[in-house]
This record gives sequence, structure tokens and C-alpha cells, in this order.
Amino acid sequence: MNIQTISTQPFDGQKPGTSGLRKKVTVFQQPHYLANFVASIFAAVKPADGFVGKTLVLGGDGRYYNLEAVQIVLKMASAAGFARVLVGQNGILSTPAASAVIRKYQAFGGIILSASHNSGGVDGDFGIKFNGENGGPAPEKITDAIYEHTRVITSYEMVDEADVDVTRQGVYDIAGMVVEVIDSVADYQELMEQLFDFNALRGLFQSGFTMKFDAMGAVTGPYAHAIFERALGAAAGTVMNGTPSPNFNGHHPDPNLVHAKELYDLLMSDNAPNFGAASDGDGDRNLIIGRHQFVPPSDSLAVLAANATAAPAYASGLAGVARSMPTSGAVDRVADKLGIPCYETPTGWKFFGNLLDAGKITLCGEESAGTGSNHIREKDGIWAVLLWLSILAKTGKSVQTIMKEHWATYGQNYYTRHDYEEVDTTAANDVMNHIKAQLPTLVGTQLGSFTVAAADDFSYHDPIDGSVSNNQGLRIVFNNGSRIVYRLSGTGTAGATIRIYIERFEGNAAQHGLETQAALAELIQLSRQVSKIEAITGRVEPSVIT
Ligand code: G16
Repeated sequence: MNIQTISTQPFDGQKPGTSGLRKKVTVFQQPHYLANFVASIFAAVKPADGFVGKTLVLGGDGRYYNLEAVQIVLKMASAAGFARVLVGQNGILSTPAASAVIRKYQAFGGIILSASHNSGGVDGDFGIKFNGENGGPAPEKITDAIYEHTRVITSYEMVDEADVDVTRQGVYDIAGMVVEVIDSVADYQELMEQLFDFNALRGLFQSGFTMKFDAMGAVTGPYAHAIFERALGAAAGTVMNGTPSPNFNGHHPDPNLVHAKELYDLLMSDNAPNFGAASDGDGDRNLIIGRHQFVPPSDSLAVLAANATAAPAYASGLAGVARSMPTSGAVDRVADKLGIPCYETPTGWKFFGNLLDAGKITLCGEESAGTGSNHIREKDGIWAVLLWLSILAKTGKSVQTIMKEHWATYGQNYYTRHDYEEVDTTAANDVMNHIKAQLPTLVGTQLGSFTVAAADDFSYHDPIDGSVSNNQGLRIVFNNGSRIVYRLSGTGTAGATIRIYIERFEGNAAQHGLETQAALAELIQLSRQVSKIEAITGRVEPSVIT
């Protein structure tokens, strides 16, 4: 075997963020940049007896630089001593599919090449992360160890071999390591067929139910075509933007009301299908829009939790649920009624892993358009659509009716997130410090018509492994349960993104279904006043409102 040891030097800033390392493609294209990080992953996770006999899963969302990165990882995995790599055909595996494949084949772990909802193409973003044997994103102690290694790396190893043809399924060899190029969709589809009643869902489409699924030119196209159109019989054309492309055909694959506007406008029009959904670059997020009814992600989590028994996999009920701290408290109310625990974790899917592994929760989700369950250890866009469809099939109700009834039962948590993107990093830190400095004196004070009940910097104490994660977001909680939360995003690649999350509970059914920004107007105003965001950053309005 021809293993080369290649000299290198550390790169600054290879610190994984909320979900792996994300940088501009041009940053990843620098010689050694990706290899340094891969070597650091291997160094951080290497068992005492090495990788002998171990299987690695590899795939990505097909964005620009995916295929080059696949070849680099394959050659490094071979040099590291892995026995086998399962790689998705054409280097494609959605993030949920990668998680499913890791679990099904009891792999050692997986490397996922994705920058998720970030834009792609030569001028866009690229990303990489490691998922462990449970199929979930590596916890902080591993991402910290990876980062430490990136700071001291001096060399890495790679076999000097020809590229593997990942365009054709089959079994290949690269310097003694088996490379199996697998169907990107089959294992994932098999899992969905175990969780959901595909006959019932076929019946739904046979009854004339119509849907549009926007794959946004990203990875879920092949999954959506196979599952919705071919397996469930949804009409041809149900899937829009269904061919993955390295630059997402110019789409920004973030399923929100800004970037999925075409879908939103369709669902609000007279020609609206019954149901609309979208997923992101790597297929783990979802956007749900019924005919004339947008479903905010936090509400979607609550509705799924309240109605999960509609799908066979959850027919016996839920052990518990979890949400990230900035996610609205809508699901808490459902958990209350069901008499099950509800956990509050920091932003980042990795924080759900321990709770899922320990069987404490069955469903979890986030305001950032992610919902998932214990079937894998990633959030899962197509799964969320299938669970929604199961609920619609079982109840025969429209999304609009389901939302109205849900709010009538549980009350409505009005919720919005205002993002200020690409803010100068120093200014963003100044905003956060300005808020932080006020926290100790805010409790008991009156802000507009609201009285501050609590103000803190969220710390998470993991109930399973006892680990503590500090500085997870600044919270101002009012005595009627309304909240303003401030965080800096951990997924951006240019400057800093300030996220302001705003929530107000409304119990009075006569006040449900109002326009969200209007319903939250006073709190929005207060959030700007407290943070002095305009004065410090010069930004008058957020870049994106979700
Ligand atoms: C990732 C994480 C999510 C998080 C989201 C936004 O999602 O897995 O848990 O909510 O980023 O994080 P931030 O607010 O730090 O930007 P994805 O879909 O980008 O992998």
C-alpha cells in the first residue's frame, strides 16, 4: 500500500460551529485545508486499536466541491486503516440518509459533506462534519478535540491511488480498503416504509389530494421523486426543483419564506394544492405550508407531537419531547397535556443525541425548520412531510383546520425570528455585550407593557452525561411567558449573524390567526430598543424574517 505522509501547517479558524465546519468553497479549495480537518477528525475519534475492521459512511448534499472532497476523504480513510467505506452514488447522501445508513450498517461513523441551508456554487459555502455510530452529529467534546488537533497538525496521511468511480454503484478497492458505492435513496426509503403506512398515504393521493414539494435544486430531489411520486403515487410534477445541482440551480436552499417564496405564493393562491413543503440543501430541514396556511416550524413540532400516533411508528405514544431553547414553547403545552417530559436544549441537533439514545424523548425539533424522531439522529425533512401526510390522511382535515383546532386547544405561541446577516463581527459582539450587561438588573423592570420575570445567559446541563454548555443565548423572559432571545448564529460563513427570537403566548381564541409581525409588534420594538441594534450595527431592518 502506497501511503504518503504529507507535511502541512495548521489553518486558523477550523473550529466546528453549530453543525460542523462551514466555510466558503474557496477556503476549502486551498491545498491541505480539507485534508487537515479530515485528519483531525480521524485523530479525535481514533479508537485505541485503530480503524481496523471499521466501516465509515460518506456522502454529501452534492454541492460544489462535493466530488473532489469525496476522493480526498476516501484516500485518507484508506490510509487511516478503515476496512470499508459506504459512499452514496455520485457522492450523494442527504444528511438524514447518512444517519440512517450509519445506523443500519452499524458503521463506526460517517463524514457528511454539506453546508446545509447555506448557498452553494463556486462562490458559495462548503462544509464537513463527523457523525458517530449512533448516526448523530459528534458531541462538543469530540468537536473540541477535532479543533484542538487542527491547531497543532503538522502532517497527514493519504494513499497515492487513482480516484474511485463513484458514479456507478458497485464494490471497489482503494489500496486494500473496500469502497461500496451504494444507492443514495434505497436504505432511507426502506426506513420510511417501516415508520409510515405507505398504503394509507397512497390512498390519500388516490383520493385526489395534491401537493407540491420544493427540493430547491438540492439533495432531496431524488428522495422526493422516489418516495412521493413513485412509491406513494403523487402526480408527476409534485416535486419541483427536483434535480440536485452543484449550485442548487442558483437557488438558496434555505426553506424559509424568503427563499421558498415561489412555493409560498403558490400555496396562498387560488390554485393552491392541498399541501406544500420544502427541504434544504442537505435534506434535514422542512418547511410546511398548507393551502392558505403557513405553519411556523415551532408550531409544526407541536402539531406533530400532538398527533404523532397517526403514524404506526408512534402509535403507542411518545416517551418525551425536546426543543431547542429559542424554539417556541408550543410543544411544551402539548407535552403538558400528554403528561410527558419536555426538555430544553441549546441550538444544535447534537444536543438531542443523548436524550434520544437514552430513550427519554421520541420527537424533537427546532425553530430553524428542523423536526425529527428517534428513527435516526438527525433532523429529517422528508420524514416530517410523511408525518404531516399521515396526520392529514388519518384525520381527513386540512392543514388550516388542524392549525385552528390546535391553537383552540393549546393556545397560540406567536413567534418570529429576525436575522441580521453578515454584520461586522465586532459590532455583533458589541450588541451581545450590550444586552448581557443589562441582564443582572432587568428582572422586575417594566419594558413597555411587559414586566421582566427572568433574564439570563442560557446554560445547558445535559441530564444524561452531566456535561455543561454555557453561553447558549441571552434570554429575557416576561411574566406572561413572552420571551426575547438573542444569539449569534453558529452556521454563517461571512461576518456574524445576529438572531433575535420573539415569542408571545395568546390564549384567547378570538386573537388567534393574526398576522405574526403585527401580533408581536410591541415585543419586536422592545427587542430592538434593548439591544440598540440599529445604533450599534447601522442596520434598520433584519435581512430575513421567518
Ligand atoms: C444547524 C443545526 C441546527 C441549528 C441550525 C441553525 O442546522 O443542526 O440545530 O438550529 O443549524 O443554527 P444557528 O442558529 O447557529 O445558525 P443545519 O440545517 O444548518 O445543519
